[in-house]
Amino acid sequence: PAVIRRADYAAPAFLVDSVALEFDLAPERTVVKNTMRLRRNPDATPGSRLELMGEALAFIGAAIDGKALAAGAVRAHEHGLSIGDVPDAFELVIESTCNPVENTTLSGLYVSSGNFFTQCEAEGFRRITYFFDRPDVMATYTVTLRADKSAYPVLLSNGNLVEEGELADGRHFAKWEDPFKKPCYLFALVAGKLVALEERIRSRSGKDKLLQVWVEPHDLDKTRHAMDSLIHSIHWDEERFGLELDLDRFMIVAVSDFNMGAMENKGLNIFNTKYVLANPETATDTDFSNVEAVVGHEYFHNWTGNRVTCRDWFQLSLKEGLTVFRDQEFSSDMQGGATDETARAVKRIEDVRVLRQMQFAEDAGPMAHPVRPESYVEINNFYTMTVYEKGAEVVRMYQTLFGREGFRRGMDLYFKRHDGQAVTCDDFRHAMADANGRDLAQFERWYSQAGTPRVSVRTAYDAATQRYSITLAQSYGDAAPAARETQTGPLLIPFAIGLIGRDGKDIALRLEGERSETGTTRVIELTEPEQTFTFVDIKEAPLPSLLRNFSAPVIVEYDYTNDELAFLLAHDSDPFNRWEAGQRLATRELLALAARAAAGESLSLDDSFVAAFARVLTDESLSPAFRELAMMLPSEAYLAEQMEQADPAAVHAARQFARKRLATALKNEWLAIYERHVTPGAYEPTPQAAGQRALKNLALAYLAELDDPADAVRLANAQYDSANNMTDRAAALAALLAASATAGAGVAEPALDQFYRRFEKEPLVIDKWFALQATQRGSAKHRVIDVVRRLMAHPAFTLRNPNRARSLIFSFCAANPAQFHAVDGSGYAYWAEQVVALDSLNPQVAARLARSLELWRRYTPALGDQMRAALERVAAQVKSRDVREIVEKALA
Ligand code: B3K
Ligand code: ZN
Repeated sequence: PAVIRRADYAAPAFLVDSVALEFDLAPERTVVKNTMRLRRNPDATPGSRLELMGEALAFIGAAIDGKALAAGAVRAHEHGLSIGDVPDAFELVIESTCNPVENTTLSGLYVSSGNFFTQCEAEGFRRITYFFDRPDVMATYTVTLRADKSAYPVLLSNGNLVEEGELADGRHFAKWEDPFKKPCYLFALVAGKLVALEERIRSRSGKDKLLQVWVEPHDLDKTRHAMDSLIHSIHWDEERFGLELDLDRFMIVAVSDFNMGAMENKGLNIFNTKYVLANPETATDTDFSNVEAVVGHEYFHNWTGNRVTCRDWFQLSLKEGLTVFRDQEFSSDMQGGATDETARAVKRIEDVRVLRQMQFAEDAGPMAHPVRPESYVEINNFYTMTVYEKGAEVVRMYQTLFGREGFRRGMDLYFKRHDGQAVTCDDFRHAMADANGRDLAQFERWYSQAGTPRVSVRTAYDAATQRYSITLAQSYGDAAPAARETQTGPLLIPFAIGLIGRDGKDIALRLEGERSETGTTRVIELTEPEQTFTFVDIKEAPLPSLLRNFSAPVIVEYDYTNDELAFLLAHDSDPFNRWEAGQRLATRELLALAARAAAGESLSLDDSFVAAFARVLTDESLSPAFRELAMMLPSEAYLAEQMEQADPAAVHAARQFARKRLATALKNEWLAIYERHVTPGAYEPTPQAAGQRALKNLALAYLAELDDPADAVRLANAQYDSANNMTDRAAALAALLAASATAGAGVAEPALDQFYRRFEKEPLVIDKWFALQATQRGSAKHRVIDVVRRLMAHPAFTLRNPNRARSLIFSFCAANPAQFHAVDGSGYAYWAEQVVALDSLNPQVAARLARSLELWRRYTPALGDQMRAALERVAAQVKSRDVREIVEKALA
């Protein structure tokens, strides 16, 4: 397959100043007339032919400066259009057709529930018309949409509506103009039977703005939260970054068939329904906060991505890492205000959990790549945890180094220099460096090196001189080959540290050679392979609190004793590290248990372990949300990843054993917590109320682990029946499913059936119904693969809808490791069938699923060999470039 390399970047041969698109929309045959003003790019190497990209198009004809091109002068081929001998500046008109209703890839123009939608990022625009489909070609767009009025009463595109009216034969039209230059991946159109929730707001500088959330009519009652989230996002970006909405109108449209979360098309964001629709009856607290985060994310792209965009797709993290960082900060502020550190830590903990579980795993496998990749076969495969989440950590490090104000100075300079341009990650780094008077040359390695850095820590206290020294050494350990080949030298690692005295309080810090103390948390800059930092005036041997607030995306190696971890869990003033201490303690114990389980030995867990967790659980000074996170054991996926050879069955046995032990030993505490955190009255999606529900439902989940889960079954049934919100109803159903592992399937079936009937007309809720069953615990008698195979035949199941496919197939293959990795290979056989089936329908979704086996080399040979065999079977059958790249890299 053709490999595209960052090093091969060349400026576009032509520039496009303006684009006028005319659409005659029809499901089977949409006609597109594309009128462009082009001129040669003075910065490009001259070539004689004009090469435009095109895919799945039928070419009708072309004209230059009003003169139709003869058949010999233009050649349409599989990948585009080639035109010989063109002038230096000219008008080019191209007519072509496409077939939206047959388009199951959901890239380009397609039909969903009878309405038209587009998705152009990364390379979907070439499936709509012939074009320079690359982000450094920026043009202004005028779009005219024509369609049957009764079938498609609403016609939307980017920018401002400038004209609309009636046409013959029951058709009508709308004309839209986007005043801002944009790359074609930000083009969008929507047409169909939709209704909108509308609000008018005034921006900080006093301009009126029209905001709309467009949905199908039956979903109008689920739009309020998205609208509120949009309004909060607009105000937040004004406040924090001085960035205003630049259009008079901003639209969000929901679509139920969508490959990912949402898309930031200029002025016309298109969203997966999952990240727009929310009301208490259908959406959980997690859904509410996801809607807020994704609405924020797409809105923030208006500046970081749209006004300043990427020169090429290798620079993807320029917009994605930065925009994820911005949405994380937004959610954090919404959760805790700018000042409540413990509330902010809840968001930070959730983000770091995802990073460590998913991105660290990616970095340890065959898909490992730098935040700014060097090459790709299919760009859609590089919308990854590394580009997004590690990229966000890289952006966060600038803020850790320079403070909020320094970061803001860097952002201001970035926009001052680059507004309206398509730029690179280097341009962003230079703006940060120049605005803060720093040389950040070494920092580039965060963009060019793959793999997860390790920082090992040694400490020494000298009572006589009252000096405490910390030696930090950085390395990449045993990196995957894909990562190793990118590594060239040490990183600049901002390493936040605190020292804690025997009384549990922070010690004021002064580094050797400094005149005065600088607070109790210090960001040390590690730049060498190994460096020693010495703190003076330390009156007693302290306990170090390392990498506070997770100040860099690294693994810290330090041999704390269990007692020290319990102490940190009880006392660290850094809430992130308090949580972290509990996770370290649990990870250590669970890995020891897993080793014993693998060897067939009996399992036991020390009382001091239970006692340490009991203290957090009952510490009323901590918020419920924080306690819930602290009591949640590391996930099976994360634990398996820490093993020399991943053994999902052993990890499952170990984690279940620990859960049962915590459930049994703390039964009365769990019952009391449950009673105390019932939230009476109307549902509110506030962080406080959500935290209460989370802790209460965690208590219910633990109670369901008991040998006799009668209490859990009673509470869960009552909660199921009386719930006034989806969080509680879904948690009750999950608890019943968990209890059925010991009490028999009968305890969950009535609620499961009732749930289906109640929400039959709510696809997003039916997705939850599938997902809950696919992720349920199994046993030798009760194989979840059998449940999953049965559900594949359910009338509500379809492979064509990505949300539905994800709710059943991905939930099983990626979120139920113990069952998916059954030693009989049943999970892998199922996975192979589904990858092949999806490959011909929707390559992007298929490629995501294909990734579930990429870490096969890290598993026990009994599993790894079967995983490899399944990958080979898939490799022999799949056709799409997307899936081929994944399976070939996995097998290489
Ligand atoms: N920029 C889009 C992602 C497009 C993915 C294309 N395969 C959504 C986002 O990150 O906001
Ligand atoms: Zn994004």
